[in-house]
Amino acid sequence: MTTTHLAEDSPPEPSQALQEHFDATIAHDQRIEPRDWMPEGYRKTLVRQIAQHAHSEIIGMQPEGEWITRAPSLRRKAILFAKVQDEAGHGLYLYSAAETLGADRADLTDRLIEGRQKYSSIFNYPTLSFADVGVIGWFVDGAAICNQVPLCRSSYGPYARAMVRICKEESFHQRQGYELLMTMMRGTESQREMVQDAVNRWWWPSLMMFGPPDDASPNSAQSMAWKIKRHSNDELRQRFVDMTVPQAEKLGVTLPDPDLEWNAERGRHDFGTPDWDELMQVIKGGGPCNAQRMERRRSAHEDGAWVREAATAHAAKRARKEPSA
Ligand code: BYC
Repeated sequence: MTTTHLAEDSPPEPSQALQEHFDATIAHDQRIEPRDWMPEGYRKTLVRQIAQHAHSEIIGMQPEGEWITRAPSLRRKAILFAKVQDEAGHGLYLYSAAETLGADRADLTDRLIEGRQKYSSIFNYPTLSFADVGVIGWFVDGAAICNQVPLCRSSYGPYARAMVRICKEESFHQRQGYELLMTMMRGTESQREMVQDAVNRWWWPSLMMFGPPDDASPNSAQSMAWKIKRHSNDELRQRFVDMTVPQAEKLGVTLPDPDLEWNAERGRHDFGTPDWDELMQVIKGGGPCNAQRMERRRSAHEDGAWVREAATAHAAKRARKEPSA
């Protein structure tokens, strides 16, 4: 089986057999692995999505991280510390998954810092009270679970396998958020008000996490044909609403949507339309905390330069001492 290079820097034309093998692997719900041939568009789409996902986990440490020093008890501090640390871990698994596609981690970080790659819109909103920590766990990790459990069946092996562990941890994160809110709801009137206020501020941005509506989602059709994405943005958003409504009732809070109601015919909830202009503005960098998040990420990267240099020097020294290690 041969492939022909047309020009030095253009990828080789796939032979029909390679393309057919790829198509059959996808059609049979089998996994594409790093050494398998894959269309260049498939590889690029995965790098885009996985890098964006990794960046989201790393930037996502900031809104909750701001509350570590102000957590109301040692127990809450330890829990929050562990959660934020888990998010760093998720970012690292995902950068590793992107590396299996030939991406370079340092290059991906540069792209984020230079504003050439995105991260989730949700992390551009401020955390104004400790109730926000609970609501992020409940809504944001809850939305992440809806979005990411199907990614455990994504067609690219390393991404799907990374998602299995990530989802287990997200599920724990969601429960800790809900438990925190239950505790606050059993507290004083002002604590209950704090929870309702956080719910009001995070509900719509959480619905926006799933991306634009299906008819305005340029990547969905191809990503679903390649089985990278298993469900459309709107389908996952609907699942999140259906999952969250009974939880809100149990907690005793009101979701801030006058159009939210059960539709017996559809067997699902009807709900209002998120402000898509707001989503686009936040994605483009105009959200309440975009500048602050990027500035913090840039300075953390610069401050960490000596650690990367020291780790590289240490690895080189070890390789010289123990060439086979
Ligand atoms: N924010 O064609 P579409 C977490 C972009 S981390 C920003 O529908 P796609 C957690 C989209 O990238 C949560 N950008 O795209 C961490 C595309 O632009 P490009 C992160 C968004 O890829 C810490 C354009 O809009 N989760 O869970 O088919 C604490 C058109 O969109 C957003 C993931 O990354 C957005 N909300 O679908 C707690 C999950 N929405 O790239 C929790 C994996 C859309 O063409 N990613 N855009 O320039 C996905 O499932 C998909 O990439 C998305 C978007 C559903 C997000």
